[in-house]
Amino acid sequence: MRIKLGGTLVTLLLMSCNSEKDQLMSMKDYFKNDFLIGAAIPVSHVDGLDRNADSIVTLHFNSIVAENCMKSESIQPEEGRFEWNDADKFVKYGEDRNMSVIGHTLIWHSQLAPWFPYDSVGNYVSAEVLKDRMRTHIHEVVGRYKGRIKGWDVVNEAIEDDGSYRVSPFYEILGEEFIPLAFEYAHEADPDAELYINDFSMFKPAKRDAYVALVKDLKERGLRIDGIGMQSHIGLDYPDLGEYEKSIEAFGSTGCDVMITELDMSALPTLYDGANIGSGTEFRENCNPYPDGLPEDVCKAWNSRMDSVMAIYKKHADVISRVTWWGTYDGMSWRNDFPMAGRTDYPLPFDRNYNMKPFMVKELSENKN
Ligand code: 9MR
Repeated sequence: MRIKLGGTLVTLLLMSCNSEKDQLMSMKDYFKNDFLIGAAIPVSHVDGLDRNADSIVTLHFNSIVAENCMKSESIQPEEGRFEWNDADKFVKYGEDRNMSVIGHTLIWHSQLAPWFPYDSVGNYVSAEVLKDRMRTHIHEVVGRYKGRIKGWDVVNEAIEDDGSYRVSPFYEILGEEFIPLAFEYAHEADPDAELYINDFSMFKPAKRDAYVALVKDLKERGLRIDGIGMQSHIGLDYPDLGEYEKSIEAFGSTGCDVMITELDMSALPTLYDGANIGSGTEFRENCNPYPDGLPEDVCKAWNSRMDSVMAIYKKHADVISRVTWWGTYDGMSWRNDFPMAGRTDYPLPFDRNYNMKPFMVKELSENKN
């Protein structure tokens, strides 16, 4: 509902009025000419243990990504032993709802199956053995879901914020070549699947430049790469939105799709502006200021910044093909536990009671054309 107040058009957000909310368009319909709307899904959700989240996802989202169940430590916990159960259910969940299903992630230093880069006495394996293990892992996983997964995060978090290569086991054993090899193997396993590279803090200039150079190199080698994933674990005071937008433009100029792959925005004081899992700190009460709900001014600031972020996505809808939230509602977000476990955060588009947040209600209430 809109009313004129003091000459200004004001959108009234009637969060408590169910009938109004019920008349809203779904997120996926509203953005259907712009980009896919995705959500990361935990196994508990696919298992039917969270009916409210299930309703939200079914109604509002047209893409899902596996939050954890396709990572190597889950899907191949021991060499040659594949655990397909959760990933099978996840893929079927998306198919049953006609969604674009995204695979996450094939080659990543974190949540890496502990056996992957080591021999039986704990030394790194040779380059040839690691290549073999990468090829087998990628062929098995991508091959199993051939034709059913729209695209894969092939390599995750390979570059540091300063633009240098992350010193992971893959890098230490194979050098920079582990990235083109991973893309080659993924394309062999499913020639029709889209292939993406993905990282956090993509707004940082040195990281941006390194990814643009890397993607150009992959393309020059004739390898398939369809998308650059900007995770977008952001906060109230980072990133600088100008820098963020520059990255969208730079990535778009490579000819790849730009994907916002893991969007969430913390409402809490910033302790760390990245998503490097090793960078957590111990709980301190004074870093958890809103355990019982967000004060009105912080809530307003969060929603207003999210308006600005959505405006950037819409402005660049020509290059952005998907906006995926890293979850659905605040209660299930990893950010409650990162970078400090036990905080109460408010990063997602639905609150702890599964209500849509004001920025999105406002968005959906406005007439598009
Ligand atoms: O949301 C995921 C959380 O449940 C896991 O404990 C965590 C462990 O690494 O991974 C989270 O997802 C990460 C994603 O796979 C890659 N980018 C950063 C995400 C947040 O850590």
